[in-house]
Amino acid sequence: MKKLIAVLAISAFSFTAGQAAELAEIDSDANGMISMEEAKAANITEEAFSSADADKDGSLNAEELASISE
Ligand SMILES: [Ca+2]
Ligand SMILES: [Ca+2]
Repeated sequence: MKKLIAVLAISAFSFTAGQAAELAEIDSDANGMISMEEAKAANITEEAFSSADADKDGSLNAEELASISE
């Protein structure tokens, strides 16, 4: 039941379903951000990660992740 609520909460975000699904897939600790380690596990290169990290906080949010996928 808790899981269902979480899924509904995620779908309420303004991201498209595709972006949300992709972030959730890569985000292994489910904190809503993609760390360098999580990115590497998803075959995102360090170079691609750095250039996508627009605010340079060392992690990718859904928006930054989407800029890689495009
Ligand atoms: Ca994460
Ligand atoms: Ca960032």
